[in-house]
Amino acid sequence: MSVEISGRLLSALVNAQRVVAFTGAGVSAESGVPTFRGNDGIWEKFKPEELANLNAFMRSPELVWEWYAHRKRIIAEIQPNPGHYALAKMEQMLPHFAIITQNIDNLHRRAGSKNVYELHGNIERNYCMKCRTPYSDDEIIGRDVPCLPRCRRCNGLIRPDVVWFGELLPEDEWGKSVSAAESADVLFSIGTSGVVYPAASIPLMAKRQGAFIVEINPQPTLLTDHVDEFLLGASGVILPELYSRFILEHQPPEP
Ligand code: BV8
Ligand code: ZN
Repeated sequence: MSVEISGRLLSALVNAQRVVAFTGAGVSAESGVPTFRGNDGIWEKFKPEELANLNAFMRSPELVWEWYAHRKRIIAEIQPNPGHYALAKMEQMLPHFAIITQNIDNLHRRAGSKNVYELHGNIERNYCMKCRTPYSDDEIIGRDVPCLPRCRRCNGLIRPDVVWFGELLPEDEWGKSVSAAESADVLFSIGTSGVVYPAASIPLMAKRQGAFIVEINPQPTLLTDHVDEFLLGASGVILPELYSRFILEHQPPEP
């Protein structure tokens, strides 16, 4: 199945100095990571906002840890998909390429991408809420989880290093993401419904600066009316296709 990729997009990409890929849960769907609004078995009865927030954690840390332990297990058992790998290869081919992701699954890095800005944290990192001592999963999974991991230094509660609803985004990652978006020539919005803020304002920042905006999604989103090109389909199929077309177009002229 070849996707319709316009000459306009290809020439924008080939002539671009600065390219950004803004990603959401959809880019990891083909790896087996349940999307937020997709199906996730017993946890479906909870809206993510209900579990991914500080009040829920303070109210019932066991329940929230059980949910993160469940997601840590899924993510530990899966692999990046061809969409992740295509983005990692594009980074090699373009002068300035950045991934701004809402995903906490670390799959972009596992696929070899280097320039990755994690707006909502990373599920493989944890820290003590009281003294901020960092803890890797190996240090806590199995020892305390699924019950309740506590800090060896101050006995404080340990939490996953992710951004919960109502919490501010990490300043440095946000700052780097805003400047990347505002100086982008081309921005891809891949596998995101664009409902969670302030992350969802990233593509619009690039649009305001005149960037060529491309959306990749099997269904339209709130952003679709604002994009220059909409590629309908799965990112694990479209991104490798786009990469090979880009490479063909990008070939330096024969001597
Ligand atoms: C904050 C980490 C300051 C944790 C996450 C303005 C307006 C309205 C509300 C707000 C606002 N400003 C702030 C808010 C509140 C809130 C918010 O946005 N609420 C939403 C629900 C309305 N924002 C916050 O709380 C943020 N903090 O603003 O602090 C502040 C403080 C107090 C009060 C006010 C302001 C913090 C938000 C971060 C929360 N943490 N994750 C964890 O993961 O456990 S958000 C989490 O959900 C993800 O990181 C991601 O951001 C979001 C899920 O969205 P998507 O990734 O897009 O996934 P989704 O399932 O929705 O869509 C998947 C898409 O993929 C679909 O379109 C589907 O069609 C597509 N797809 C499926 N398969 C494929 C595919 N695409 C391609 N290929 C495929 N194969
Ligand atoms: Zn501590």
